[in-house]
Amino acid sequence: MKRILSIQSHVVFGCAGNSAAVFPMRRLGMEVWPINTVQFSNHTQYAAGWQGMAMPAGHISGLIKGLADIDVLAQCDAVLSGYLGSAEQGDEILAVVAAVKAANPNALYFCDPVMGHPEKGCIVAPGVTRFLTEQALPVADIMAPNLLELETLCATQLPDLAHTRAAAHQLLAKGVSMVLVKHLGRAAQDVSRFEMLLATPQGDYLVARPLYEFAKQPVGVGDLISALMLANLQAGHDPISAFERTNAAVDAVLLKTWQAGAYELQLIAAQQAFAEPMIAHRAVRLA
Ligand code: PXL
Repeated sequence: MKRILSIQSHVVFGCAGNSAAVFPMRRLGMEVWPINTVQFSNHTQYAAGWQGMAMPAGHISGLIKGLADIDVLAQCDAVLSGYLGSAEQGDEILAVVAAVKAANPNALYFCDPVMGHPEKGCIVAPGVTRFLTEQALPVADIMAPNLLELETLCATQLPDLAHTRAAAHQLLAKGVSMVLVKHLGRAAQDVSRFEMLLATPQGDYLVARPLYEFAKQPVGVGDLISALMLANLQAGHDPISAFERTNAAVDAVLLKTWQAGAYELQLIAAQQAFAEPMIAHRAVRLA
């Protein structure tokens, strides 16, 4: 049994942050310990806005003190971080990572560098981007940026796949052991597909799935991808197989969501694919 401490947003309605990540990881057999950075009524991309609040400073540290007091930190196999409610929470998360690694030196830190997305309306507190670039990047074992986040992490524009691969290798050179580019977007080999890149010191892999035409693109897909990748790795799948299984499961969720005409991800309807994904698309090793 693997145990994952997952530090992300919570939404009451719908799927984003922990509300997109916890159920799929549990369905894959993980024991998940969720810590919520915010509690919002819904994700930030509804035109009507949202209600709720970020957890106050000290909240995350307090919870970790509680876990240390009951002596369970050494059981934690991985820390996953995503949407933050404030830049100060970033410092608390790095202290969590340090405490978990001190208790269990084999534990991994998987960082999904969720940044604001002005065109999409994903709203993130000020200072979070700087925290991710300057503090989280140097200590992350696995990073899962989308194309825009990778551009910000590397402070460069990524017009195509070659530049994107080079940027991912810049992160590897800084000590990250694996980079998953969750959405290649305009840097895809074929922009009529949804493509992801896995960059490792041993080689780069590309995997694709169909693009569905949504009236409004669902939110939380990136959170789902990171959760599935980490859970598949923790379940013992090698990185390429974990990458393919993640792609297949995300495709199943998006297909169900599209068929239902829904805006929120249909995680329950697609749950079988978390545990038993049908691999229709193989990862291709890039030359
Ligand atoms: O998927 C990223 C995300 C996570 N959490 C919350 C969000 C978003 C994107 O909009 O609003 C609360």
